[in-house]
Amino acid sequence: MPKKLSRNTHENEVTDESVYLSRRSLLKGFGGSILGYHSPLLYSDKSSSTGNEFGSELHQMLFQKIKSRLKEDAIKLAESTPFNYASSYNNFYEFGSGKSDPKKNAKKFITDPWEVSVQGECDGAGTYHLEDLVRPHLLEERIYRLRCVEAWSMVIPWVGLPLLSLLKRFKPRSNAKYVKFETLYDPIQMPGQKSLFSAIEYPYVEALRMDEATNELSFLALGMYGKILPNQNGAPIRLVVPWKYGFKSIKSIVKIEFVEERPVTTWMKSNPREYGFYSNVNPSVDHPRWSQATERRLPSSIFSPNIRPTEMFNGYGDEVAYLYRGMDLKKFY
Ligand SMILES: Nc1nc2c(c(=O)[nH]1)N[C@H]1C(S)=C(S)[C@@H](COP(=O)(O)O)O[C@H]1N2
Ligand SMILES: [Mo]
Repeated sequence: MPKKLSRNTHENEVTDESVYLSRRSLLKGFGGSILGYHSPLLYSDKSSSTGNEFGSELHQMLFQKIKSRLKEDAIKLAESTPFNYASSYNNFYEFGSGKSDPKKNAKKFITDPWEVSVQGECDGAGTYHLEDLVRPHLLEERIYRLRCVEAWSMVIPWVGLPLLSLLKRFKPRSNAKYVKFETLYDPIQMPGQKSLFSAIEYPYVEALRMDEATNELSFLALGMYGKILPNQNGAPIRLVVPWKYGFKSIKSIVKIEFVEERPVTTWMKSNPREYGFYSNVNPSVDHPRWSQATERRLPSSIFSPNIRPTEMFNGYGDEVAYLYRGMDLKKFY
């Protein structure tokens, strides 16, 4: 039996009771179909879920939380890359290295039930059901630019919670200097993990310095465009670190570990000259094989390439530049 967080807060303790009750009745008003496959917030591929017509506890909770969030913040779709691009042009090597592979190969990926193991230098280590981790939090929407190291970019409206608000519940100790994340390792479900030609090793590992992880921009996404995350975008929970190249934003997280020493992350291990630990978006530090001065904002085509200059820290310098004061960012790339 997985251990649960001792802090058993419910949403009605953190929300005004009347708001909570009206959300409840709103949801009831929709009848059974709101929790089933007709719901616009759930992906309609029947094979991709648990086989229970009404979904399990996790999907129901995510549905409810995302729905109630959107009543308050309308999604600003005008600023965003169309959903269709963001959910069909993906990097998720576990499901193949082509941009269209993840959508195709992750259709049956099982993301409910989902457990996250928390380990290392903290007082709250244990294995948790994802719904127990999410339950006490009110979700929020964050519209962030996503800049891939391959020089394309998108703008995505995520739904989720600040990384800090989850991490602090595990009571990290003062010797926790970094936080390390791992993606699921399951070669039966993830054909890319069986490939003999993969550019990277599995499980996929990423990490942040503790002060980066606790910066207000660091975010855990459970949804995007007002819906539960599509499998190809890292369901059911993924990191979003908008001032760093996209590969830091690790998908489908099953492990969070507080550590003293700087972890070796997946892309550093694969090619340390090309991919550093920090990987902050930086137009003046080129990739050894291409320039990082500009980016192709999707959607883009040969007729309308939509090239724009890349901004330092992907435009989030006001929020994050203090983290790197005094560091030579050509050396610490
Ligand atoms: N586990 C895992 N996480 C991953 C990747 C991956 O291959 N495996 N690709 C990364 C890269 S290179 C990018 S650009 C983003 C893409 O996220 P998106 O498909 O949601 O746009 O996910 C990142 N997270
Ligand atoms: Mo990327």
